[in-house]
Amino acid sequence: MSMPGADHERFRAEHPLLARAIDAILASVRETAELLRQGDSSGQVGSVNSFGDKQLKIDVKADEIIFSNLRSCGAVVTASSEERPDELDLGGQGFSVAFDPLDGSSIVDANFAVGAIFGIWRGAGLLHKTGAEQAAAAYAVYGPRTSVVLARPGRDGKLKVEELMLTEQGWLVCREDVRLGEKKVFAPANLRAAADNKAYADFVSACISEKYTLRYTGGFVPDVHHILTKGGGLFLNPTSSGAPAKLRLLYECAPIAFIVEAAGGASSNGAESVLKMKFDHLDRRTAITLGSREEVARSKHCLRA
Ligand code: FDP
Repeated sequence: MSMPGADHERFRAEHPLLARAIDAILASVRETAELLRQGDSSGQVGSVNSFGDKQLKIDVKADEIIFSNLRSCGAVVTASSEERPDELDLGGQGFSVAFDPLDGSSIVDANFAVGAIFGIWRGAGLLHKTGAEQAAAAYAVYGPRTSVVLARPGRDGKLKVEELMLTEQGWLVCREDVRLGEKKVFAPANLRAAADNKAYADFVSACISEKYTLRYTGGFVPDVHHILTKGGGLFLNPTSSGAPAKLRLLYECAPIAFIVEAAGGASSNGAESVLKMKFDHLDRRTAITLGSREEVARSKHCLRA
């Protein structure tokens, strides 16, 4: 990685191929941040991806940037993106990467913060793996500042979660050890599900009665980043028959849950940690609650109607 410091030098020496894959991600984030700054964010291209979502020009461009950097780094065998949901052979060796190149496509035109999500697995292929098997994961937040939160092997094989900031001098570590405690802050996504999921409606009412603070932007990445920045809180995306699961396990939930759990938080699909769920198919979706441990325990009963 391009960051200075003994810890990163040790990481680079112990995990040279993983460091190369992470370098490719950081280079992609830098290029995407520049693209977003140029303001080319509102035009839609005429195609739809195979899941039926409308693609924006910016999604397509960010996707191309990431594939190109992953291909040229030589450390990536297989890659798959939410925009191109196949397992593509990138010709390198070492790792497989799944990514969402631009999370928050419905809010990018409003100039809200948006993000990108990356999961990294050892070896070739992503199908039938689980989130728990990730070697590292990262997300990028494109807001007034561009930062990356990265969960990677630290000392003694333990995972380390750190935040890197993009500055004029390049990437600098701005938080060494991102940790989650308990906070009464909540981000209730897919609120339409509360219309026919009484447990969800009751949970939201209980949060209001207990004077929780609402922090919700409609972007998975910025909403989770708020929790990791403030040191606690809850993001939940319950489902119902009329409002089914939207978030994708491979491209969104598994990498984010890996980071949150590595920071001392928890995740659940209502029954178990989402890190235990297998990628039976690339488009597997899930209801999810994640964040502070006590908040996840308290909210997991309301994920499904
Ligand atoms: P979007 O559709 O804008 O891409 O990935 C799906 C997602 O955004 C998440 O980023 C976000 O948390 C969620 O959908 C928001 O859903 P609701 O608007 O239904 O709450």
